[in-house]
Amino acid sequence: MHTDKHLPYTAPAYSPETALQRSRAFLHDMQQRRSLRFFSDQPVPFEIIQNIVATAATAPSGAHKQPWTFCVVQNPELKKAIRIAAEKEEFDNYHGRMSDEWLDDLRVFDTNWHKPFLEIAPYLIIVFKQSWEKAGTEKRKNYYVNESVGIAAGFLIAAIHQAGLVTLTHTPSPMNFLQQILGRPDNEKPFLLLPVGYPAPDATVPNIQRKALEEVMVMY
Ligand code: IYR
Repeated sequence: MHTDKHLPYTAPAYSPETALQRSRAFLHDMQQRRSLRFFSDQPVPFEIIQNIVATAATAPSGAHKQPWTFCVVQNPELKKAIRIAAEKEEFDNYHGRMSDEWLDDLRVFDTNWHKPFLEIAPYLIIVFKQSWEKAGTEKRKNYYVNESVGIAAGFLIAAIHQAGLVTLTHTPSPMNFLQQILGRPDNEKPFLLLPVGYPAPDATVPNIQRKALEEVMVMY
């Protein structure tokens, strides 16, 4: 039974065995995802970038407003401008703006204000959130913007990994400079910056573990 406003939907149907096997395979694949800080400058086929952004844009959103823009930066001058601006903010973060507790929590990652990956990675994807949209002369508000864009970013990260690429969820803070450098309209605010590429041959990752299922899942 459906009204004019609704259309029938059929989910892909799997046998119980196939469903179990697919869920295991996806878990196994996602368990291998790591945030990377060391990138290769090896080019990435542009169609992969188009596909991962299109995958991100399949995310659910408040009132289906799709309140996101994915800015894909390949231009070396723009990447350099972004690196310079991000490093300026990060220098201040590491030299007084972050608390001792915060710096202590970051010790295992061995990070600092230098962000060479912003120039080395072949692409930067900057996710912008739209808190409102223009409908003619009117401003129409969007709903659950952080949740919607956060889910889309999750889809994007999964798609990046699925394509054999790596990324880092990078949030230089504050990151208003991205709005200026990329000339975004005033209804858009930067949400997340993701360098995308292949890992450097000598890339390393922090020696950290994920919580066990028993620690994150509670059954009622
Ligand atoms: N934005 C800084 C600091 C930083 C903060 C968190 I929370 C991290 O998980 C990692 C780093 C930086 O990018 O170095």
